[in-house]
Amino acid sequence: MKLSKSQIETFNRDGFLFLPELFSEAEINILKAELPKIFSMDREEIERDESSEEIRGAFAMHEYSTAFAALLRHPRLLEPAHQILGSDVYCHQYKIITKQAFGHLDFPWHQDFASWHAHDGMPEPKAMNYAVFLDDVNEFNGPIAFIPGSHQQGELSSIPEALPGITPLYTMSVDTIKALAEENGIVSPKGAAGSAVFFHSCMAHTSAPNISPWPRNIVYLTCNRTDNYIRSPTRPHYYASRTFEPIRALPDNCLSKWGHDQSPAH
Ligand SMILES: O=C(O)CCC(=O)C(=O)O
Repeated sequence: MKLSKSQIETFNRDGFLFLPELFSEAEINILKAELPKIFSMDREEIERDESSEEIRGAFAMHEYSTAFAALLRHPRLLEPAHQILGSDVYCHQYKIITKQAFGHLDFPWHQDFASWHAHDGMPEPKAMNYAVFLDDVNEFNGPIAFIPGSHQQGELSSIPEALPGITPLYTMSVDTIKALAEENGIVSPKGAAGSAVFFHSCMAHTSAPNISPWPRNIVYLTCNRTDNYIRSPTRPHYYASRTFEPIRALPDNCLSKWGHDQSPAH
């Protein structure tokens, strides 16, 4: 799937592009069917709150789920990444962030590149994220919020903040956010399961806790240009991959074809 010229212009101007219902209900159901199995695994890649045992998410799912291995190589994600980043890309980080109904997980304002630069030695912000909604995302279940155009400022000042259960996140000050938001406002892409958001690695973003009875699972794939590979990783491989091989796309029907069993997706 190729992005149009105007979609690329939107990404370059706003730092993000929202694509409603990029994946069908049937495709999303294949991925969602994996979640109970993944979240019950006793693996270090599955992240839980230490005291409440609330599931926060999972990392590197391509290593233990065929369906998520297929999504990682999906052409509807990969071809836009080639267009936006202008190069072969590899997977820097792959994760599901889970916000349980009435859960506590939230994220302060940050730019992802700040943490990738500091923790992993990523040289330049030549990386991007895709977010794929596994559930309907609404204003109550903890949507991501962006400041449009904030990526154009490059890496801004931030400080490492120790968050429970997660490596320190480089977070931005309220003064920085106030100045950015006064200029460009705050937006929050919401929509049905299967919708996707592509966003720049310097996009200022945040998300609040889920105050609703509806779970919110979002898959994030971080693609990095192969020539921008990380130089000095300090975190486990499932936070910052050491495999810099270019991702090669599978056919467009890869989820329905290979999502249920062992396959070339591995
Ligand atoms: O899923 C969310 O609510 C935000 C996740 C996020 O900002 C991150 O992982 O950097």
